[in-house]
Amino acid sequence: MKTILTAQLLNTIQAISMKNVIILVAPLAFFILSCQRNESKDVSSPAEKNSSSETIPKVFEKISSEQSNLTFSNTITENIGTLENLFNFDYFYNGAGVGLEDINNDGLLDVFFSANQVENKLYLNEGNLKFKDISEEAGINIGKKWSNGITFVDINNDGHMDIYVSQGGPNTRFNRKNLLFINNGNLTFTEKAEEYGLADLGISTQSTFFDMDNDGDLDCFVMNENELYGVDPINLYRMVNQGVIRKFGLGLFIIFLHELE
Ligand SMILES: [Ca+2]
Ligand SMILES: [Ca+2]
Ligand SMILES: [Ca+2]
Ligand SMILES: [Ca+2]
Repeated sequence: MKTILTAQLLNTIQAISMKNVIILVAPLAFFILSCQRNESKDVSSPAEKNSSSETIPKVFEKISSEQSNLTFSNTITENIGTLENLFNFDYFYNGAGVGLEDINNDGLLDVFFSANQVENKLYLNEGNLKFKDISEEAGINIGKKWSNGITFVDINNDGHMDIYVSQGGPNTRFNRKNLLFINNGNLTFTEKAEEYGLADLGISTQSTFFDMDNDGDLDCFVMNENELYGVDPINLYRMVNQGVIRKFGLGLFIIFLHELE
């Protein structure tokens, strides 16, 4: 009897031992396999890969302004007295625009840079990535105030691309007129926004032209910023709820301020 019990006990111990071995071996095997996977996994950074691989040809090449003559800079200067600062004009650092189009139909893209405070620039492409500043003789700064976006469009369909400049800065409404420069076909332009009904007085950021009603004539969409910039949001909320604002406009804004007093 004692012998039988001992034999059974030994069998049980052996079984438990084998079970433990299996249980212990399984995690160990997983750990080893994991380590092997990690070792084989490529964890090098993109920079390391590039340095170790063959040299990849550059997609872009930087052309210096000395080489291209494109020296435009949208220089911003803060000024407390003229309201030209972020605290008086929310859109002070919105930036300006750039457009590329062939203004003289020679197959080379010319460049127009719009500027907030400094003058706009028009560069004629002379080939081989050389440009010539023709801003002054082209007359593209007549009526220039605070320019933002620039859009090329052949608005009179004469085969010469015209230029529409969206304007809107810390000025009175009449100093925010957008400008339309009609291409005279000889590298000069004539400003005709009023004549075309496009002298928008809002704080214009950018514009686009498309034929909205499919009548064959281009229509214009002007994107303007809110003229109530700087207004206390609580006052703005009251203005809307009191019905004082039916549309955002300077006149209604003045009426509301009067009512608050
Ligand atoms: Ca050209
Ligand atoms: Ca034209
Ligand atoms: Ca405007
Ligand atoms: Ca139309």
